[in-house]
Amino acid sequence: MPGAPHLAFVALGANLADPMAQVCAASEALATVPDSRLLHRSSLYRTAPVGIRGQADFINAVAALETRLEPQQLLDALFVIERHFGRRRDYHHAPRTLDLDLLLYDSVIVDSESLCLPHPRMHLRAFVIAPLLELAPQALIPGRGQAAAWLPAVSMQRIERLTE
Ligand code: PH2
Ligand code: MG
Ligand code: MG
Repeated sequence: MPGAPHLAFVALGANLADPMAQVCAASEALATVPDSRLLHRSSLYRTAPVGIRGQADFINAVAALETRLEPQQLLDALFVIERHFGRRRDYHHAPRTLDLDLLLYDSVIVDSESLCLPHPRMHLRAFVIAPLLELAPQALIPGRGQAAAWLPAVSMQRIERLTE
């Protein structure tokens, strides 16, 4: 494993087919990403759908990974896991068995066709900010400041931390 390790945060979400089991199994799958080590996974959260109407509640969590993959390689590894979990991309915001979003990769900023870092909407989502702060209370979102400073902006979104 050449090169220094990088710190990445990944959001996990599901609202189909036993979402709690999907998110738990997905965090085990994250532990198998090549050239990477799963450091932590947050608690699970039950969350109201954001920006979507008429769908079931989600189970969400955030994981921290140490990785020697480049951001695009890591994203590709996440897509492999999503496919393994039966994710189909029927339409934008279709209910999903598993969604894995790359949130942060060190303090890298990228805006390309295939990859945006930091995740462009993460600061507007309680289901990302709350579990991220559990793992990294001082987390910084490049270009947006402290993650914790965004809590008031998302305080209207329903989110419940589940005890394990
Ligand atoms: N994912 C979305 C859109 N809305 N809402 C919740 N509560 N949880 C999600 O994971 C989620 C969402 C797009 O991926
Ligand atoms: Mg998503
Ligand atoms: Mg996604």
